[in-house]
Amino acid sequence: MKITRVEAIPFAIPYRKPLRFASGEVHTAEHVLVRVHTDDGVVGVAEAPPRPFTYGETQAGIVAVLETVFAPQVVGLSLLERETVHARLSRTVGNPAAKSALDMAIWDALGQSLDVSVTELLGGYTDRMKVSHMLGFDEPAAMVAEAERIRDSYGVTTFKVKVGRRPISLDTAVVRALRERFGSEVDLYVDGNRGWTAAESARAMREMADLDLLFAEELCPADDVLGRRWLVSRLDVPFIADESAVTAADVTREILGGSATAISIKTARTGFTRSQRTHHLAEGLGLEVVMGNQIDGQLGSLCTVAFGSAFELTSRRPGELSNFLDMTDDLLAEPLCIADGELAIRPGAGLGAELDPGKLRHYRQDR
Ligand code: MUC
Ligand code: MG
Repeated sequence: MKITRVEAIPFAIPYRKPLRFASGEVHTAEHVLVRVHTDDGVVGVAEAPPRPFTYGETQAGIVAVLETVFAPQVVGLSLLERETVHARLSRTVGNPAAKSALDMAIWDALGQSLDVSVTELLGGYTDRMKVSHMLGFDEPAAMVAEAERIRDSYGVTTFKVKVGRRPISLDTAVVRALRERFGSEVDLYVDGNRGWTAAESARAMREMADLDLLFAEELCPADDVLGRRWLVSRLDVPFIADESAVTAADVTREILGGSATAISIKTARTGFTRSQRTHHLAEGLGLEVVMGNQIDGQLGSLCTVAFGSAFELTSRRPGELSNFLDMTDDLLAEPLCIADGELAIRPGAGLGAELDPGKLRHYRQDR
């Protein structure tokens, strides 16, 4: 079970349509496939989605830090030494997606070596999650039509609506149109990706007070410390810290400081080892948790559902597991399938992720 090699393979797969939100937009999935090889011939996999506008990482930077810094730190360790891996990677600041993909590929290899699923290794609570779909910026009619398509095709009835535009009526009109079209058939929440000020956020939430929102997420920046506390203290729905609370220490600071009352866990930025820590902290603090999506491909979404299914708290709310539906293709040999509003983990050992070698050859950018 010794790690012998780490590969970092850049690949690019176009989106069917771009996803737009307050902090950026994504047209092509320019991700990095991480493969961890062991002396027994096992290969663990995971993917790293760079989000420069949120965490500062780039595709080239992820490849470089994996090849030159992280791979030499983990080669020679056993798959069971996950805390040693964590301690060594933690010597380098930042680089959340690079660290996470390496961590998750190690867990995948461990599961395969022990012949158990990653979900069982982590906690084994259930084998599936309900799905929440993210609606990117567009006109109200187009966003309602997209929600209809996703509901009719996949049975999804929870939608996270991207907000944070100016004037705020651009977004409040969308949420109103969704509620008018679907009534109580759907659950809705909003994510501002820090696009509004605290005062704009408060005004928008007032305008949407009759729309029965589940949550509000990152409506304004956490760095506007007093404004954000003021906003959160006035809201009557949980306020989710997403990009402002990556580490367990961030979560502690945001929650104890009154800048959030719930959290998003994204395996793309905390892997499985650090997501476990955040989950245990959230449970201890009594927080609502949503499994979020860093605009992952199918491999990343498989990681999210594998972790989310492992615990009662993380599987309680619908997870954001459907961004891959906007991509034109993927690397998995058998595509993920959302049905009746749910996504199941893969049967079998590790993550159960089999890659299509032809697709990898076609989409990889390093040869
Ligand atoms: C989200 O929840 O904010 C947008 C950027 C990113 O990193 O994640 C997405 C979705
Ligand atoms: Mg968010």
